[in-house]
Amino acid sequence: MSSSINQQILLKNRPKGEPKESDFVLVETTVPEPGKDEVLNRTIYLSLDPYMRGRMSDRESYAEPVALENVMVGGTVSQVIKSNHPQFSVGDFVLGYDGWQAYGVSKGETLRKLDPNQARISYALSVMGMPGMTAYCALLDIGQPQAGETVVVSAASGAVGSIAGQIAKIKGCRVVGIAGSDAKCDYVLKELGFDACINRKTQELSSALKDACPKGIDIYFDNTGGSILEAVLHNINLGARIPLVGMISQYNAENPPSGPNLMPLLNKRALIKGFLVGDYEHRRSEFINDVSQWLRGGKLKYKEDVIEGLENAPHAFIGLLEGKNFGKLIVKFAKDSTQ
Ligand code: NAP
Ligand code: FER
Repeated sequence: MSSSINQQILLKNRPKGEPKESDFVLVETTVPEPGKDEVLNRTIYLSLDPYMRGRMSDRESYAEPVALENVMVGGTVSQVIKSNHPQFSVGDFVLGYDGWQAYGVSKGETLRKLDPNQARISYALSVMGMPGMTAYCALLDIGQPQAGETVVVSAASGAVGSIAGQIAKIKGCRVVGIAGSDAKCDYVLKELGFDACINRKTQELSSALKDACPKGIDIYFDNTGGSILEAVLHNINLGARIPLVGMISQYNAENPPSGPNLMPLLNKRALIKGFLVGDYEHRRSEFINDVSQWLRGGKLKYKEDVIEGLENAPHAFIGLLEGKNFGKLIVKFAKDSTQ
């Protein structure tokens, strides 16, 4: 060990809007001793990820915020320098979650041993780690890409987007990236092999998407939400799939965006899917059977709001849009001899 001083970055304030350096503080403490079944690691690499903005805030999320004056959380690749755990030896490289600090003590069970001969150890935080797995699972499981389909990926040159787009290429799709500079777009096109890339800062998104996606968009891998999602929605195809992976455009927002805020969908892994009843003709007989039974058994109640006379239809219809109907609005033309 070269030093017995640990350096840590603590969360000092909950940032308002964009985080500032004064929201963090660097402190020096003594390097901790590992307890039973624990390991002392020296950090080699710390991953910095967009989700950390959420951990700095105490608004509702899928995860607890970092407490003020505590070490910021984060994925780390480290080397074991002391071990009280039978499965880890001094010198082992490990993937852990020691956060923003030079040394961390971890329970052995929370660590994964890395083989530097298998892959560059930093890859455990990137392409072979959380971002890579995000790209792989969200694209393949939710996006379900089919050869020939058009896939749009935002934050396309980044940790997740670069992999999502390349996997979509491997699956035979036309892949269009969206990125924030010409240099990033060049990289996305020339190095990553996407078919097109739109600079979100200099191009008008809606028309650029139309040009880049002449057959419409089948999958939108959404890393950003906000105005990019909105522009994409104007160009989606029948049966499109949208893995809602990140909403980085609103992570610094003090208030939710205008219009629907989709962040709860992401947090709650909720499913949102367009519906047209005409697609469900194959369910008709099951529907009739179930509903007639429930009606007969008193399990379903139903209210009809019956208006007499065709001449009253316009007035009743206008009232429907104002909430004046109470129950299913129906116009009665003639006596119903069955009642
Ligand atoms: P990244 O793409 O390497 O870096 C973030 C990128 O987001 C920036 O480089 C920038 O790219 C773009 N960006 C920043 N502010 C933006 C804004 N206001 N509007 C539009 N784009 C903006 O980060 P990453 O790790 O791959 O993460 C990408 C997204 O995936 C994030 O939203 C993250 O939260 C999400 N994610 C989700 C999960 C999950 O389990 N749901 C897991 C991992 C990551 P450009 O300037 O090039 O557009
Ligand atoms: C992110 C990274 C990770 C993110 C969410 C996660 C919404 C979720 C991780 C998990 O708890 O599974 O950038 O943004």
